[in-house]
Amino acid sequence: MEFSTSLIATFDPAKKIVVLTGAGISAESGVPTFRGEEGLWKQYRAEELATPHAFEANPKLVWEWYDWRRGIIGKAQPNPGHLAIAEMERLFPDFALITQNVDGLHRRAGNSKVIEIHGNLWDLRCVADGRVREDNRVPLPQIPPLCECGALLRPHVVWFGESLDQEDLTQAYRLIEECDLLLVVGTSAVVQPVASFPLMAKEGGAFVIEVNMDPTPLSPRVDASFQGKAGEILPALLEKLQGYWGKGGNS
Ligand code: BV8
Repeated sequence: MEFSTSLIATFDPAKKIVVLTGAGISAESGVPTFRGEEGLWKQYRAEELATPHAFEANPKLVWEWYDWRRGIIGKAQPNPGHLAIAEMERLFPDFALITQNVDGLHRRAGNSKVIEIHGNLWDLRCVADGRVREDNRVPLPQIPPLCECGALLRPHVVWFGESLDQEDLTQAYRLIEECDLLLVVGTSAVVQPVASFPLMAKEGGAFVIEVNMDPTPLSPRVDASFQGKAGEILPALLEKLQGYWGKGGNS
């Protein structure tokens, strides 16, 4: 994979750099993506289960799906793509990561400046009083899990038809509007409002780079698009960035 010097030079450590990821960054860790063929669970699609309506109708079924995902993710390791993004946070002073993923793998890879804009499936929220607690047990001892108050616990994630956390969204919009460079990795760019972030960044004057296995609706609209596995492309990109910027950007 070749990266032009001019592209490497756009990653100027004096600039505001934002990375936006979707399910594709975790695919090489063995975590099913949402829309790939492996995204199916029993005969259900994610969009049918990740909704308040599905949870209200059948909390046990929705929790069986999440317990299954927690089982896979609990055994998964951050892959070289996650690790490269964690290294970028160390390389660039003004760096931020926004992820749509709820698997927690970016934090396990070492990123600390992460907005988990769709939540995190290791956190459980009481449907009665809204209290959130982390519970990493796999499998959960009881499905559906109950709060001490007796009410149902739900995954502390944003379902389809639910609004995103206002604070997260405000922070994300500010980062997207102000960034000089946006690196978009492993998202099919169909789920709103996050799908609009790359074009908002572009309108704000940012240089937008996409890394994805396949072409997406974004591909024709970004400044540079690299087709392939994030776990291969990002480490190769990082190596070039370290070589160029590690020696003060004039090598
Ligand atoms: C909202 C958390 C305001 C749960 C997720 C009708 C009623 C209500 C709302 C709507 C409606 N119609 C439309 C909407 C808006 C809706 C929406 O966008 N729907 C889509 C389907 C059209 N959005 C919402 O509802 C959002 N809320 O709008 O609030 C509102 C409120 C009320 C009423 C109206 C509006 C909330 C959306 C959040 C949903 N929650 N996740 C959970 O995970 O359990 S979204 C889910 O999709 C995941 O977070 C996932 O990350 C995200 C996006 O998918 P991707 O990450 O892109 O994953 P995908 O599988 O699609 O693609 C993977 C990509 O990786 C592919 O491109 C593939 O090529 C690539 N890839 C694969 N392997 C690799 C790779 N790339 C590189 N390397 C590899 N190895």
